[in-house]
Amino acid sequence: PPPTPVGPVPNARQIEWYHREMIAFFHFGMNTFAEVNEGDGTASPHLFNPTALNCNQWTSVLKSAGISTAIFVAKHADGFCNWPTAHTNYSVKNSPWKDGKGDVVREFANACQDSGIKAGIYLGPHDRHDSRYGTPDYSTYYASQLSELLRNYGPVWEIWWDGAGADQITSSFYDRWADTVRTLQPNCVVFGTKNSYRYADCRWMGNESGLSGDPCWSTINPVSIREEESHIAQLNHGEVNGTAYVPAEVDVSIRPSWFYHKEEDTQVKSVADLWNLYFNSVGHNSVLLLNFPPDKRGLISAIDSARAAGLQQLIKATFKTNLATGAVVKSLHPRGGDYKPTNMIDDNERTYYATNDKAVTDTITFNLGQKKTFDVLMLQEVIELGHRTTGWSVDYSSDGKKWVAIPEATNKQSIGYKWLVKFKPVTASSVRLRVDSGKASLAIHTFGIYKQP
Ligand code: OTN
Repeated sequence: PPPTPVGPVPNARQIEWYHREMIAFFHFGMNTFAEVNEGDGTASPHLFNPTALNCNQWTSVLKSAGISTAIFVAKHADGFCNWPTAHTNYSVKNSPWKDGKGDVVREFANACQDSGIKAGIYLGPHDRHDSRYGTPDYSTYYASQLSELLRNYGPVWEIWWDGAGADQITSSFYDRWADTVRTLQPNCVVFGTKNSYRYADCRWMGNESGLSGDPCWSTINPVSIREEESHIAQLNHGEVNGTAYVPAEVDVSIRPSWFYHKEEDTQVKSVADLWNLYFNSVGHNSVLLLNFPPDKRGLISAIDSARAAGLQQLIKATFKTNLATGAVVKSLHPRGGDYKPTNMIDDNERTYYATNDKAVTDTITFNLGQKKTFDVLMLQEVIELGHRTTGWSVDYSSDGKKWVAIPEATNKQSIGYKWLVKFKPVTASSVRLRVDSGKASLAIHTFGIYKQP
């Protein structure tokens, strides 16, 4: 029989979300034209006038970046609405763009559908423009806008409840809004913060620099999300015995700011920066939410798109070949049956290695048959069975007798959906994974070693 799950486990939305690995964020709106990041809600709709807006360009950037999902800011905290909502005049319908007949959310949603990208929506809970903010009428206003967005634009795969400035949004507001989300879009993942903690499928990870913690557990205590100011470390690392399964989504911009500013054209993150971000987010059991701010034309700059494509080329080239493929794999405590050690190197997520129920530790040796040089390591647990392994290290050997530790892969703790480590290249004919602590029998579907180009 298969191992039984231990601790909190992911729901179906969270399993789908983990497989996205990378999501794009698009911050675009009045702030783009007012040249600020946090507009106060007084900028005139006349300012909003993109000259060449083309959401198909956005999605083609994502295609070459290997990004499967995109979240568009429909309304940021300045309150300006990028779609012609029926519930306020502060929107594109009072702008000169397309004579007030335009709808950026529509163009975004259509471009996503045409290119097979999953669309998500950021509808800022905080609103500096609307005088009803914080009152029961605001709850109704926001719920009406949520309904518009979730009824009329096709499937919405994520809703983003930014906690910034949202302290006045109480649990009862979110009870109502979450009901709307769950009713209209059952598969929609909720990025939840502060008082929306009860509905959070994924959590903020405590900073906007792209750095998830080490370890980074998918589990956390709900109070750490609700009272985020005093729980930044918990958000960053998760909590190994946390009572809720709410993994981390790593929001970070490819530029210093969330919105486009010409003067930041020289500060776009390099491919090397993005490569580090990738290891610190996707490689830390988290999902990367990478922001690309469209400019005043309504296009993503060529610099940003080149860097994103560069990241994808590096990912593809590095992970093309698992150098452990074909190894002879031996372990101390196999479960037997279908749960063979070689399942870890068969490039099939559905097959996995498991130990017997009594063994929460193990040593698994991969005899590579010849010397191989590698500088990246990947581990993946069966997330449906909960976090099981809580302590592990990887060593290598050139004779199968004398083992050398990889310092960057020594005394690690969490695995989860994916854990990546990069290090100075080592050459070895054997590699071994030592699991020295766990909550339950091991359940690991991938062990990979790779060489960066
Ligand atoms: O000034 N801020 O609002 C701020 C500065 C730096 C980092 C975070 C924030 S707000 C913070 O944003 C997160 C997303 O990046 C989450 O939405 C949190 O709930 C929110 O408080």
